[in-house]
Amino acid sequence: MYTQSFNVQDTPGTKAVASVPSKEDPALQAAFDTRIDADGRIEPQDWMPDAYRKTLVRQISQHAHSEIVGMLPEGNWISRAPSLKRKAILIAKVQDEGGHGLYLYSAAETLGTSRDQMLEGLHSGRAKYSSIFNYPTLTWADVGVVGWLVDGAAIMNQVPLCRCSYGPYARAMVRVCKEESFHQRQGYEALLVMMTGTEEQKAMVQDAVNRFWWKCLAMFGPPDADSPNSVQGMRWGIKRISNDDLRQKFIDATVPQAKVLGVTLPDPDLKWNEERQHYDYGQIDWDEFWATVNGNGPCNKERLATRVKAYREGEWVRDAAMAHARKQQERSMKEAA
Ligand code: FAQ
Repeated sequence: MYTQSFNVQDTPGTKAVASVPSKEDPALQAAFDTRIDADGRIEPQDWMPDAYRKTLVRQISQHAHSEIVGMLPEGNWISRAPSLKRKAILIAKVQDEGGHGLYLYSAAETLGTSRDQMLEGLHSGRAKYSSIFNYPTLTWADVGVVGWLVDGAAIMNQVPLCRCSYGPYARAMVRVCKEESFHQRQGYEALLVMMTGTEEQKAMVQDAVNRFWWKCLAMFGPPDADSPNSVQGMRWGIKRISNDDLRQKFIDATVPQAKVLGVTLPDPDLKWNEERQHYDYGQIDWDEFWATVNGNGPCNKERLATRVKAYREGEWVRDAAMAHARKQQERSMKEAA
């Protein structure tokens, strides 16, 4: 549904920002800048400025945390899925999100930060993860809406990351986007089925859309003018399209899908602007967004507590896996001797 985004041009002029002066070797910095300006890839063994490395660890680890915390709202419905078919699909989807977290932690580890350090950041509440996962999934329709809108927004944001300048992140994103595309379609299909059902089912879908619409628009991050990391992220070819431009693309793609589905998007200001060739839309509640990002959304505490508990209770599994790996290594060294 969103594969056309692979062809979207970078915003003109994003390379016009001055590069960060390096406190390190100017020759290495110049080689790095040349590669970035030529749209080349940076690999783990290459020299990179500290600030580039830190930015990547921040963004990739936040992204990884979002994937594993993002398993919780939908995981909540596995035991209550309305049929065996829906249950099997949902288990597979939630498992995929866990897999995305693992690719992303691995990509961030190539930058020299350990998984334990990243998880410590999550568990202590220092590290961020996507605001959207701090809202509850109250009905079965929420599961469809998460697939349609949350995965839809995630793909819109992540397709340009397939061309990110850091090789391991870009490569991880290719597979993640293919899987997210399936997730988005399964959510939409589940909603299409509900919309051919009873009046009660249709009302349930509309209610879920009403609760999730604005939160999904906020997923793209603050407006460009209030986004402290955007300019540098785009200069480095980490971000390719700005927060506001991605949000607009998502709205433009979603309005026709809502029409086919037969739901109303809860924004009286949403209308086609002939001159801009885009939909105009209303005001996002940024105060609510920041409250949620800063730990005070409806489910923040519950989500973190669940992650910390799962980590503690999984310790014996990690220990057993490590002991097994050690034994296997010892055995293969003995055989080789
Ligand atoms: N929630 O200057 P910017 C998914 C923070 S995966 C929380 O614009 P940046 C899959 C931002 O970190 C969803 N915090 O920052 C799935 C920064 O704080 P910091 C996650 C947010 O990095 C589906 C501050 O605000 N996707 O859904 C949010 O240039 C279904 C200022 O913002 C990714 O992580 C937010 N929504 O742009 C799983 C994609 N927005 O770090 C399960 C990769 C902003 O300075 C079920 N990440 N902040 O303290 C990105 O593309 C970027 O990091 C942005 C933010 C666009 C999220």
